[in-house]
Order: sequence, then structure tokens, then C-alpha cells
Amino acid sequence: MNTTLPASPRAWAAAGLIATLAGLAVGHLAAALTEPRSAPLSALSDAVIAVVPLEVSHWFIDLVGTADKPLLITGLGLGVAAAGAAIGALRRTRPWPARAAVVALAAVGAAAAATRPGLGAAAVVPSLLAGALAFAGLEWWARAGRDAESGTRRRFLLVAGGVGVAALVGSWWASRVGPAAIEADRDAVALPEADVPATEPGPVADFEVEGLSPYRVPNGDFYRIDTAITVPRIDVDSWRLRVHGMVDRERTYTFDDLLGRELIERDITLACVSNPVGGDLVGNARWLGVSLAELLAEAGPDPAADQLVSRSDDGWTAGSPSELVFDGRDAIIAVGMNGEPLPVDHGWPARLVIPGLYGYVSATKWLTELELTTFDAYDAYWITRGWSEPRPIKTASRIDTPRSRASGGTVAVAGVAWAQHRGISAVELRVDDGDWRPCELSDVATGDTWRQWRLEWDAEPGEHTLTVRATDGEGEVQTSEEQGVIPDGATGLHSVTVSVE
Ligand SMILES: Nc1nc2c(c(=O)[nH]1)N[C@H]1C(S)=C(S)[C@@H](COP(=O)(O)O)O[C@H]1N2
Ligand SMILES: [Mo]
Repeated sequence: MNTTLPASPRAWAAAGLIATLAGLAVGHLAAALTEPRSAPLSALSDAVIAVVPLEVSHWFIDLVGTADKPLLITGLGLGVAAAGAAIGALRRTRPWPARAAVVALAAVGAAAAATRPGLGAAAVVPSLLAGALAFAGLEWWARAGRDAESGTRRRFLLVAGGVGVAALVGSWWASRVGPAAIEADRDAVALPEADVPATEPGPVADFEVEGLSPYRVPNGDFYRIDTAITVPRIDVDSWRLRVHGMVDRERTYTFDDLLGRELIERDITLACVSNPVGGDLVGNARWLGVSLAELLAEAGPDPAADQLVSRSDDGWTAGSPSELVFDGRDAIIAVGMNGEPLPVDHGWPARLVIPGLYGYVSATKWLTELELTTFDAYDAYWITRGWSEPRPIKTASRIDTPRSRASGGTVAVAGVAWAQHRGISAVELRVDDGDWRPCELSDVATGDTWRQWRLEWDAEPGEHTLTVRATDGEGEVQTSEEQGVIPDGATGLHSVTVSVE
């Protein structure tokens, strides 16, 4: 039995969809084998992030929080798939416009990839390959669909579907063990012991209350914030750190150069300027690395250079006040985090950590360049997008437990407070409209980390509001005035409503 009837528009749309998905999958495989950031959807998402107006991205991030990037890439994927289906339907009656649309789509992907900072002309290959495959698939279908027997159409489905699935499996494999996989390199690095170990905070750094953030957050739980859709995968052997700009002599360092220097270890709390009151975009870790100030000094910085611009492999930049880098604080080029080489998501193979500054003006991951310049001469990534020039981290405190309910009797109320570099000297808790009650504070070694606090509360049944506030190391009490995160960090007091049984 044969079906020589022309295929329905719906069948053409399905064919367009399948050819497009197969093309995308092959493009993805090509990228996974070479440079994951050049995958069509990754490159497109990156480009969208780069060009979308500020108001739109702020609105979107407000709406969906850290789900912004997965949602963006999924949305773009659905968009491209829908375009593929539409092109399939169009191809049925108007072959040339449909062909042109495939070419245009591939060109957009290629242009997005080639213009990503740090990627070159070769980055066009995955998108062009994806386009070529979708194009060929559709041509084949057109022949099969016009006058073919159902067997030919079935063959189309099998082949296109098979190519797509095989390419997806291949990319998954390539991302784990292929040439662009770097986990193995990272696993192979044995970090030397610190020459100058971190000062231990004391016997009670951790109150170990259920629900309370640990003093040091394990790498797997550490918050992650960056603009990278696909994180840079850096080959550590060819990685270089270049120091240039307003210096007497440019310098370049390899990863081994860093490991061969004096390694210091410090507990430092990172915080994101976009952390809302009570939010969790903050964490403390033990960093191992080299002194940023000492390394920069070797280049002979010009005293007039008031800004240190740090640049990431993917082109992201942060601008930090040179004055703070050189004022004796423990600014570090970190290669280790909590006893391991830096995780890929946290900047492998090297990143900056400068105590007392928000991440967007200091904590460059996948670090490749340090440039001494001035604030007049250059605005870093987030400065051009509405965030303020570097200002001190605002004193903040958070209630970790209880968050919503508790059983009556004695309840351990506990949380963390931070005001990096100034330190925390007191934390107080208020129950309903009562007096501020002083809390017990954990041991800390420096003012560069957060500090745990706790209070035993005799909880009466009913609904209660708990509010916390901290005082920094300079005696300044945290403000209750509410401000949003833009432009220089949120203020206000964290409160939770707890129902006590
Ligand atoms: N390359 C790069 N580094 C970056 C960023 C980025 O987008 N790209 N974001 C910064 C911001 S805003 C913060 S808060 C910290 C977060 O570091 P983490 O992801 O290790 O917690 O990294 C900083 N370093
Ligand atoms: Mo951030």
C-alpha cells in the first residue's frame, strides 16, 4: 500500500521541526568537541544577554531570579524549534523563502558565536553545520514528501531522528571526556599546602544548629552568579595571566608560576550585590592562592592607576579600586576553594577574591588579565549596566532558622551576619515588638568572614515575627531603611513570621 498523496502541512511542519532539532544537536556536538560556548543556543543566549536593554534584564531577573539563564536558553530553544516548524510548513509551497530562512537562522547563530568575546571565527562552525544539516534534511524531505511512499517518509524520520539522538548522546559524552572536558585536568592537579595557612577562627566557628548555614559553605552548595550560559572551559596548560596597562613592565604568569609562589590561605565571605534582604547569594569559603598585591607589584604599577580591571576568559570585567588592593587586605588570586582546585563553576583555574567588595567589582572568575588603569578611562561590565562604582559591602544579617514554624518551648534561633572587612561586633534579635536582645556570636578569625549568631527563645504558641539586626566592627548599626539591590546593594532588616505550636 503506498500513500502518494502529498503530505499535509502538519507533516511538513513536523519535518521542519525534526530537521532543525537534528541540526541543532549536531551543532551542539561540534561545539562540545571544540568550544562549548560556540554551541548555537549557548552563543545566542550569550548574545541576547549582551544586547538586551538593562530594564528588560532587570525586570526578567526580578521575575525569575537565578532561573533566568535556564529559562532564556529553553525559550530560545523553543523559539528556534518553532521557527524550524514554520520553515517546514513554508517549504511545502514556497521553497526559496524557506531555504533563505534556514540560511538566515544559521547566519544569526554564527554571528552570535563569532562576536562572543574570547571566541574567534571558528566559532561559526557549529551554527553553520546545524544550518547545513537542517537545510539538507528539509531538501531530502521535500523530495520524499512530494511523491514518495510512506516508507521514504519513515526513513526520513528514522535517519533525522537517529542523527539527532546520536549527536545528543555524543555531546553528552564529549562534555564529560571529550577534548573540551576539563574535569580530568582539574582532578589531576594536586594543590600544594599553604605556606601561610588560614588562621583558625576558634573552637566555636560553627554553632551547628539544624538549618543554620555552616561557617564554611561546601563547594557544591556555594551560591553561583555569573553571566556565563556555558562556563568557560580553560585548558590549564595554555592558560596565562597577563598583567598590563599602567605598569612599568608587562608580566605573564602560567598556572605553574602561581603554584610556585608563596601560597596563602584565607577565609573570606563573598557576597553578591544583587542579594535581597534575607537572600542566599552570599557564602564563606577557605581560599588558597597568591597575594594579588605582591604579584601586581612585580609589574611596577603607576600610582596614578586608581582602578584594577580584571578580565575573564569570556570577556567579563570587574573594576576594583587599586587603593583597596594595596592597603594590606588579603586580596588573593585564588586557585583553591575549601581544599580543592577551584570548581569550574567558581572560576577554574584562577579567580580573584578581594575581601570587602561585592563580587561584581572584585571576584572575577576564569581570570586571564589584570589591567591597571583609571576609573575615568574604563567602565567594567556591570558599571555600564546601571550598577554603582565600588562601594563598601553593606552590613547585613539573616535568620536561617526557624523560617516558618517551630514547636513551643525553647527554640534555637540562629543565622549569619556579615560586613566584610569591618567585621561584625554584635547581633540583636527582636521578637514581635519587644526589646532588641543581644545574641551569642560565633568565633571568627577576621572581619572578612560572616559570623554566626544564635539566641535561645522561649517561644509562646501563636504567630510571632522575628527581626534581626547587626552592628559592624566600627560600631555602626545596620540600617532598617529599605532599599532594593540596585545600584549598590539592598538594605533593610530581615524578618520572618513563625507559627509556634
Ligand atoms: N567571569 C565572571 N566572573 C564573575 C562574574 C561573572 O559574571 N563572570 N560574576 C561576579 C559576581 S556578580 C559575583 S557575586 C561572584 C560570584 O562568585 P561565585 O559564583 O563563585 O559565588 O562572581 C563574580 N565573578
Ligand atoms: Mo554578584
